[in-house]
Amino acid sequence: MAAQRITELLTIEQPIIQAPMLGVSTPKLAAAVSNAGGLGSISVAASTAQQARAAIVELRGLTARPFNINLFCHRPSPVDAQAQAGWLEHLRPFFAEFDAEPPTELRDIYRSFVSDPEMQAMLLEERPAVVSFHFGLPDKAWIVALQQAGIRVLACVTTPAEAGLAEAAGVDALVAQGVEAGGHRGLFTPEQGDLGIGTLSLVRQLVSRGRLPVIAAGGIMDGAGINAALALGAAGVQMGTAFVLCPESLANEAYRAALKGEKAQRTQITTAMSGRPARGLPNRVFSEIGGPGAPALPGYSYTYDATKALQAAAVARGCHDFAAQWAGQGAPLARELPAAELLRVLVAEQAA
Ligand code: FMN
Repeated sequence: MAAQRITELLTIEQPIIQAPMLGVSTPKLAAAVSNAGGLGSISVAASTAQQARAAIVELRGLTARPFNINLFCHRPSPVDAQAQAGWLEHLRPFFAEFDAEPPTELRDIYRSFVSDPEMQAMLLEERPAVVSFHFGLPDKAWIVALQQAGIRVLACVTTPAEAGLAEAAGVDALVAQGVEAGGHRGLFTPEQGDLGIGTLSLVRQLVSRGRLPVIAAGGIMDGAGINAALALGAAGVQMGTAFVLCPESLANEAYRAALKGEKAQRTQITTAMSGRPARGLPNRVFSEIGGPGAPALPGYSYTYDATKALQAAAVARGCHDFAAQWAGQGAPLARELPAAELLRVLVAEQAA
């Protein structure tokens, strides 16, 4: 019953959303999922409005079906020159391993949608079927305007309190992200801490509110996982890690090898990669850079700018020990299949 609501709401055949994954999902991946009856997604959080429009146009060339455009709604971090300087000094010896210097200053590399009226105007013109938000919400008036343009609006939440804010802002459905999930925790206010609620508990609590359809996200890797989420009352699922190994994803060889190896069994959450907590395959950013004694972080996304510079220096020397390889706790169950085939397998497993 509940599953029908999300397929009807989003006009898709299967209650399966391929998660937007910045740096991993592509128009090809999203289109393959949408064409197979699910909802494909891309994130345009690192794009200008013009680049995002080009991605939407590319997607439209690959599928006539609905797809989801994802945006980050973080409250911009204050510029903290002292923390930036301290962090760059902390990173200096790691850069030195590759005969490189840390950057002299850090940039806020991801513009928040909440202060990007050009992006909002572009969405109102292009009218993708679905828009989803991570890290919070834009103004209610912006949500209403998107809906009046015929766009369905989804918001990721990690607690019942965040669900209350999303309900009050009038979104169409909640993405309930459990602590098992790969990638960034969708926390609205990470400085207030992370309750770390699991998918099972969160979905059930949000379903019991009875207000909005709930899309379960975190640790769902196969048909049995989808059925379990639907049995809890979820109206659909959002799956990220399950799609990382698809040939249509941007994951490089090192990421794929790590995800297929023993690291998949011990994903961890770190704040040291970007300045916000995120779950991934552990490496030296988790254990050394973010380890005990690390200085104060310069905030999201300044921290990410620093790590990306270090990654670039390391990768230039063939070292992938500092790369962001996001993955959830279900990582050992990831399968390397073309996206359309993965969709077919998931649907068959659900029916079995
Ligand atoms: N969620 C977003 O809303 N936007 C993103 O750009 C984003 N990037 C992600 C990148 C990767 C590689 C992964 C694995 C997840 C990402 N997520 C992102 C989180 C997903 O939306 C979703 O919550 C998560 O994948 C669900 O857990 P699972 O990975 O266990 O399926």
